[in-house]
Amino acid sequence: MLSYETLKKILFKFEPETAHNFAEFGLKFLGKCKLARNYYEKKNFIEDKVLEQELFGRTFRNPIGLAAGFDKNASMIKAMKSLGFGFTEIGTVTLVPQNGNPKPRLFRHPDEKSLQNAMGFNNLGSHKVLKNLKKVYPFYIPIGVNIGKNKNTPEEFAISDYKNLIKKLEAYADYLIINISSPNTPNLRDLQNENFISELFSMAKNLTKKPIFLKIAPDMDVKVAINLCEVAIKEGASGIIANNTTIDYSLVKNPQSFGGLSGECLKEKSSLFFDQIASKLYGKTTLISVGGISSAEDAYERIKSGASLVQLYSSLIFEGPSLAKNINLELIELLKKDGYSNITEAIGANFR
Ligand code: FMN
Repeated sequence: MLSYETLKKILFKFEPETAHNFAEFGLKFLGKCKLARNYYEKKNFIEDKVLEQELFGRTFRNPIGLAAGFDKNASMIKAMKSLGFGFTEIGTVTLVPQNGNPKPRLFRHPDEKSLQNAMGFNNLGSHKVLKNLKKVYPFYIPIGVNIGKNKNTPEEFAISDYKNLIKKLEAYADYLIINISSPNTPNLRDLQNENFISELFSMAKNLTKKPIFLKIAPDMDVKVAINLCEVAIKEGASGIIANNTTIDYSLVKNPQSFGGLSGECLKEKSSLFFDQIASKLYGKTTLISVGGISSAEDAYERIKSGASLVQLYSSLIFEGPSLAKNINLELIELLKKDGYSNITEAIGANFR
């Protein structure tokens, strides 16, 4: 069997989006092949009571999730369990299909183990994604469905996009995520304002009993971000996902002038941003941390700072398919070393 170091050398010879398409092809195949899936699940999916927690009526066998954007069309859900993830987030899904921005729109910064993307919500649209979700839902690992407005939907009709998306997809989601924090849909981040968030969540709560999360950008002033999160929580949001990619291009040596940065370069910023958000919101809502997480130590830090769950995307590209397993195995050791018998005792430990 090829090691990931060797496979990575081959994949990295291709354009990043082409390499992603190869990976998607392989993972879809894995999802369809029960024998192979069982083999990789046994190898990678760590089940240990120390890592297990109940959240919003679902069991999360481990706290390491796949972040949105990798599986835009819900076509790789089964494979994610085989890679060892405790939950997965599909999307961002838009109401009608859209091609996204012109290519090239995904770039590697290998020395900095970082990515830069300007995908622009390329996806097959809610109709096709719903069909894919129906094939797997409910699944052993919880599924988050991340929704966003179409590029061509004017701001004044944005609410209606989210409304239709929730109505259509909520029955096939364990939790929903409102994405108004991508830098790659013009003016989307302008929706990160009190009025819109208030209207959006009060509308959403009347449509579904499923938990709804708000995913925020790390580039806002943190006080503004906390205020927006508080508005969302007051209107019924079940939690916050911090954070999306950053437009702080000073974080890498040779940035493109567009798109959002993720991976190692985002770690410090994301960790600081999360600490500040958690210092105000821990205990009031469920927090999920994402941004630059690539090791058990990173995950453990965010958990002690108040994250019930963490997610990753970029480090999967640089470290390979054993990453979730390795993080989970080391996390068990870290928790035990500190005398915890279950992860829930460690969540927010820095505040006690
Ligand atoms: N976040 C979303 O909410 N919706 C998306 O559609 C989405 N697409 C992404 C596409 C790519 C290629 C990348 C690299 C990230 C995308 N993200 C998207 C952001 C990730 O979910 C995550 O918030 C961000 O990459 C930081 O995590 P990381 O440093 O572990 O990659």
